[in-house]
Amino acid sequence: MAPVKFYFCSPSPPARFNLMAIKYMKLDVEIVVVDLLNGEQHSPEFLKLNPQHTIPTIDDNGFILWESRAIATYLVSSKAPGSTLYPTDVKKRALVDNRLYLDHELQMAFLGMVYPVYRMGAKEVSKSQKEKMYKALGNLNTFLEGQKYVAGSELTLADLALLATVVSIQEMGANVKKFNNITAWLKTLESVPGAQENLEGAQLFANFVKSMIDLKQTWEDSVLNRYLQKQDVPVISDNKSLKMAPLKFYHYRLSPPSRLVLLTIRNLKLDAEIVVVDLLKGEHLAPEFVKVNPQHTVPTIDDNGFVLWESRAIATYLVSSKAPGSSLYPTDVKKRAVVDARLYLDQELQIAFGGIAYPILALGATEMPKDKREKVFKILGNLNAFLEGQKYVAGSELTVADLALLSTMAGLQASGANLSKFSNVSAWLKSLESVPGAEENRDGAQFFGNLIKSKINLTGTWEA
Ligand SMILES: N[C@@H](CCC(=O)N[C@@H](CS)C(=O)NCC(=O)O)C(=O)O
Repeated sequence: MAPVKFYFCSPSPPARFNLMAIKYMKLDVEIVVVDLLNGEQHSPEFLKLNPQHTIPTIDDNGFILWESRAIATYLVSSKAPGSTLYPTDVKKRALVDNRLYLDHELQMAFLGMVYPVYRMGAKEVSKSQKEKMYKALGNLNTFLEGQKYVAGSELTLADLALLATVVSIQEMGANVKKFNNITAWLKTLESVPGAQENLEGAQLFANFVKSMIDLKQTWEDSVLNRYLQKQDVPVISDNKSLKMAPLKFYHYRLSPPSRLVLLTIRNLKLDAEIVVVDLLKGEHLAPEFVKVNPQHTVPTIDDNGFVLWESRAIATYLVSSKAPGSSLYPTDVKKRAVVDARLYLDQELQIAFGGIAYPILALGATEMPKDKREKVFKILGNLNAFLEGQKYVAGSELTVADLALLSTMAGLQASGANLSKFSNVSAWLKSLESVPGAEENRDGAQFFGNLIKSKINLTGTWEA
């Protein structure tokens, strides 16, 4: 067996995350450097390997995988199963997954802020991206209250992922020091294997961006200060009372991630008590709900005292805990890795689309900016490519990745996105028309889409 080929570039935060995980596990890999800053990811050879042209990518004896968090969990499961980096206990694992999705969100906010500078010549960083970044940092700071590591008392992949992202943000000049818990946690991680290379890579990237724009004045604390206040973190207990209460599911039908959990519950035929949290009435900010989930997002579940949020972490937790072995989340490590990669693609799509929908729904925006529409359509192009010659998004069987993308796509469709160019996506959507829960999903998406259209008086369709 040849060693795993690891396509790497040190300025890239997700690539540095994988490097630290590889070093932690002492895996033998062949590092292939792809110089992103010089566009080497667009070379024909690399595009053949990964049409999404992203770093990191691995080639494990012909099994090609990208999406850093999917790579990292795959490497643990296939090369170091049982490692505490990615616990096998379903609840512990679900919390690690929750934090990995938080890291993806933080990283997208950060890259979305600097990308226009170094790729498109912007002379200012976007205030809304900066705000999203500080909001995610504020959540991280909250989760670290009274905890040594981001998902509990042991170091996991989520720490390494967030370390790569947070150090990148700090080196770019953000005032991370203001977040006390994050600062203490960074100190704890100072000597994890690869920490020095992580720092150097982050500095290289920061210097590259700073050579194009003076970032000093852009980190004003007024935005940051809003996210400094501490929240109570719920005590997550494993309540083993004799009488098992049904699963409590905090839901709002307008929300795409919430509809993913609904679809999962319906496909697994689970008994759940649905608690409606009306976001339009601000019920998510009610003290009772913030006590359950300090990040005050739907979906959230309470499974007999085990509280979890982040839709994709919930979906995989539900399969693993209530229907282990279900093909909705395959146990084969390679198949599962592809499902994970597509779940991260879905998160990317949802955040990109959220960048259009949220300002319209909540901030009075009256248009869909072109750069944001282009982002969404680029991801749709990737999805269309992955569906070429395949029935489902991760292969020949229906998985939670289909349900995730179905909930997101239903919202896009209902808001008037013109999908006619994407024939594979359209055929796949058709094939999912009657999965359990599809109708409720459509109904919620319609409500969401109509609201968007009515706010901006959109009668036709939109595209890139
Ligand atoms: N990545 C999260 C996103 C959850 C999320 O942001 N939900 C929105 C509705 S779509 C929400 O509850 N927003 C309320 C808030 O952020 O306060 C997931 O997949 O669960």
